[in-house]
Parts: sequence; structure tokens; C-alpha cells
Amino acid sequence: MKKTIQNIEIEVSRGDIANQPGIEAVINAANAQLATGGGVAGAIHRAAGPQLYEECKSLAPIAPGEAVITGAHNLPNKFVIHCLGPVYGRDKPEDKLLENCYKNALKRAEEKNLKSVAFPSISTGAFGYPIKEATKISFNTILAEIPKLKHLQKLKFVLFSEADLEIYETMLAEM
Ligand code: AR6
Repeated sequence: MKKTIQNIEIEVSRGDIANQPGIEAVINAANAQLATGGGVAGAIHRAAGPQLYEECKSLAPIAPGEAVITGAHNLPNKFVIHCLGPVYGRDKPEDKLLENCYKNALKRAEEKNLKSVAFPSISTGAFGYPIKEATKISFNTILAEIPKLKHLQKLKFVLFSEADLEIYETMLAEM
């Protein structure tokens, strides 16, 4: 499903964040050490190859809400933007920290003059953030940031499950 808001194309689709050809940067739902792990981080590091972690080492650790950018190595993209989402119920205020992830990821992309990025649903897997609350935060943050974007033309959200996709589609339709 696609929608254009103030000349920015917003797409939500089901898929694997580690297989997004045609998108300049993919966002990693990282851990503080920027190492491989489960879920998104595991898929991204496996597909990118060991040089990704070699590059990440000197940038770690990062704090919740922060985002750093690296090359994409064997991924079909130019860059990976690594965000550390809040652990739900531990890192406070979790809504603000999650908002910072999306804001800072967009900032890193704009600094490199990128035209397209793809986000997974940050914090809603191992970190336990309820998907509906997290989706609201991601869309509200994106909406607030859209007027400031100078280079980005396409923002994609890649969901892993049909249920998550439905939530994103419903909220995008309401936007
Ligand atoms: N492509 C797109 N989405 C995916 C993929 C994939 N390949 N794999 C899982 N998801 P998570 P978090 C979905 O746990 O909650 C890691 O172990 C998943 O279903 O990847 O921010 C790190 O090392 C869920 O909806 O990220 C960290 O320690 C969403 O992506 C920790 O997990 C996020 O799930 C980060 O936890």
C-alpha cells in the first residue's frame, strides 16, 4: 500500500528488511553494541557479512533513541542506519525514545542526501513495544518530520507479519 503525503511517497509492505533492493538505506533495529542478534539485527548482519560488524565496532555503544550510519557491505543498499529502540517497560520515557529513533534515522539519511529509506518496526520484537502504540509513534514522528525533509522522497515500512502489516495499513489509510 502506498500513499503520497506532501510529495513524499510512503509505502508499507510485508517483507524482509535485509532484502530491499532499490532502497538507499535500510534501518537496523540494533542492540547497543551494534552487533548481530536476533530479528532484524540478525537478518541485516547475516546478509551484510562480517565487515558490517567490523565497521560498527568503533561506533558502539549507542544509547536508546540514537542512530548511526555505516556502509551496507553485501546488502543491496548503500547504507545501514542503526537505531537502538527502547526496551518497553525499562527505558523511559519510551515514547520519546522511540520517536528519537525515527527522527535521528531521518537525520542520518538527510545528511547523506539519500532519497529513500526502509524502516522495520523498531522495538516491537525482542524489546516488547506494543505494535499499535509503536506504529502511532512512528507515523506521527514521520508526519512531523516530512516538512523538514530536503532529499528524501520515499519512506518504506517493511513488516514481517501479516498482522503487523494490517496495523500499518490501517493507520496509513487514516493518515
Ligand atoms: N525484516 C523485517 N522485519 C523483521 C525481520 C526482518 N528480517 N525480522 C524480524 N522482524 P526485533 P527490537 C520484525 O526483535 O524489538 C535483536 O536481537 C519483528 O517481527 O528485530 O527493536 C537485537 O540484537 C518485529 O516486529 O527488534 C536487539 O537486541 C520487528 O521486526 C533486539 O533484538 C522488530 O523486532 C532489538 O529488538
